[in-house]
Amino acid sequence: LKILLIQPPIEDFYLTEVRTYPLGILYLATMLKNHGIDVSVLDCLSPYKKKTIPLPKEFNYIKKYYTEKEVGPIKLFGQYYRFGLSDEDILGKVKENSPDFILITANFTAYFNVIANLAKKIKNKFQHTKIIIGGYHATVYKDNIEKKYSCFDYIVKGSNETNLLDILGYSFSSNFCFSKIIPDRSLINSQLYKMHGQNFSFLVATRGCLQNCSFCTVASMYGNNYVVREAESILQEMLDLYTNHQVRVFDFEDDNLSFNKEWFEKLLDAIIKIFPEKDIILYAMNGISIENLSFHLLKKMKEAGFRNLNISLVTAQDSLKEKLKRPFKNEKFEEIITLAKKLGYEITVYFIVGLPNQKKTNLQATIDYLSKFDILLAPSFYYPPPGTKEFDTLVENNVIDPNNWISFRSSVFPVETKDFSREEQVYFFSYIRLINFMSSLKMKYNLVEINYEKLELLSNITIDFPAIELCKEEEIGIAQAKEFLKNSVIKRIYSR
Ligand code: B12
Ligand code: SF4
Repeated sequence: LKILLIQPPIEDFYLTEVRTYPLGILYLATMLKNHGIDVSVLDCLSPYKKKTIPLPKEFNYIKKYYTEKEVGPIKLFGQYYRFGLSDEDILGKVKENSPDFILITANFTAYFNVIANLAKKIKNKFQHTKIIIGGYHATVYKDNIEKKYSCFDYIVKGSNETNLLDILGYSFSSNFCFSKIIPDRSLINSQLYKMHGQNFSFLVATRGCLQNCSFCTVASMYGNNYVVREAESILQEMLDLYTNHQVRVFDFEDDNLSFNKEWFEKLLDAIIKIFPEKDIILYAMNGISIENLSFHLLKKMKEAGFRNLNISLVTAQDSLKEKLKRPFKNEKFEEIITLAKKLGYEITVYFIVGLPNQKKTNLQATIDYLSKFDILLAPSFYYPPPGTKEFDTLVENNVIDPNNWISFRSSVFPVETKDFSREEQVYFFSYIRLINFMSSLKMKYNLVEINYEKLELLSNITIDFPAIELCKEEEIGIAQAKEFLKNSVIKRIYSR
């Protein structure tokens, strides 16, 4: 049996390129390989490649906010891209490989159209090849996809690998369950995945989360479960990556890595012991939930190789946090920020803009609150993820159309409410970029605070300077910051 596993291309205004390591299909490929199946992996997103493509008609409304003519450090998005291989390239690879089955990851609802178009073309050309999809989108919309599309032969729900093996005619052995598998990196070219110029890899050490935050999709995929891997198995994987693939940067993509603090501490101790050279860098880019962190754990994390702390705050409004079932309050957040700063961490805080029930004033309060701490603000513009309580409520209240799949992404501000218009969300997008730009100046020039006079010393160019669009990026930003501090207005700059 021959199987080709595909991480598909993505179409959007942007792509967080560093985080597209194809770990999900590596897990599946390894399990299949261990059953004696001939497997190949096609990661359509590596090496990185992008091509401008026409904007889908569904997004015509966004043209008034995004233009490729915008310049300066706070510019929003411009062109719409296809990231990764073209369908023709992929068809060529399928022809070369001539597999019996093709497995495609269908995690993203917003990008499902890309997969459906590709699958139709594959089916047209290679009638005998069977196509199987799985992942978050496939899980939530299995019945719907079955009704609408004939190009998929099987749709596998959830994280249950036994279903896949059943389809292929193999029986499942517990040796192949998530906690025991170490993904086989020889199936991809490890040299293609880099960060800070060094080889990089995703890892997952846990699966699921028991917290049940109302905006989160984890339970729709993994149920009410939290599974941790043995520290020994994680270390074996890290050592293989370190020794055989020269990986020095590891990113734990877990949903809630520190949920079980005793286990987490054991893992950190083991990493510290196995990598005494201190030449590895650890990340948890998917965000860390801080309820279980302490000075003691932060210290161990630092010793193990974490330098950045990516905290998922969601909102600084405690009452909203409670409604959403976030497990900690601002008091805890402040404690962790203070301790982390003492330890020299760089801190990024993720928060959501435009959550259902969030008023502009509450968001403004969150931003004002976070601006006090000299941290990087990472807004995530609310998109409704299918399989969550918030999504169902928005559908019930006729705020969103559940079939408008292509729109469930941040970049198009898909949810407008009477409390929070799209126009206002776009304003906040520029505003947060401006705040981050000012923080970056503060760090770069070692300033205690940012005010008009300090900015004037850095550059005397003002917003009405003729041909400002031709100035250096930083000069444009400083002019915008001065204008904001003086008149509370954000002026976006465009090239002619
Ligand atoms: C890493 C990640 C990304 C990466 C890209 C990942 C990639 N490889 O393409 C980045 C950071 C770019 C990204 C971006 C976005 N993401 Co994201 N991302 C994730 C994250 C955190 C981890 C994915 C991962 O690697 N998991 C670990 C591996 C081991 O698991 P896996 O890939 O899911 O694979 C397993 C299963 O899915 C299944 N499986 C996978 N493929 C197949 C195929 C078959 C045939 C079968 C049977 C099974 C199967 O088995 C695998 C092994 O167990 C998930 C959340 C999560 N915890 O999964 C969200 C998630 C996938 N992202 C999501 C979304 C929506 C987005 C955005 C579109 C949101 C936005 N801001 O608009 C953005 C796009 C931004 C952009 N244009 O860059 C949603 C998808 C929900 C949905 N229904 O759409 C998720 C689930 C998070 C969430 N909010 O709920 N993301
Ligand atoms: S703590 Fe994080 S992973 Fe767990 S339910 Fe809440 S948002 Fe999801």
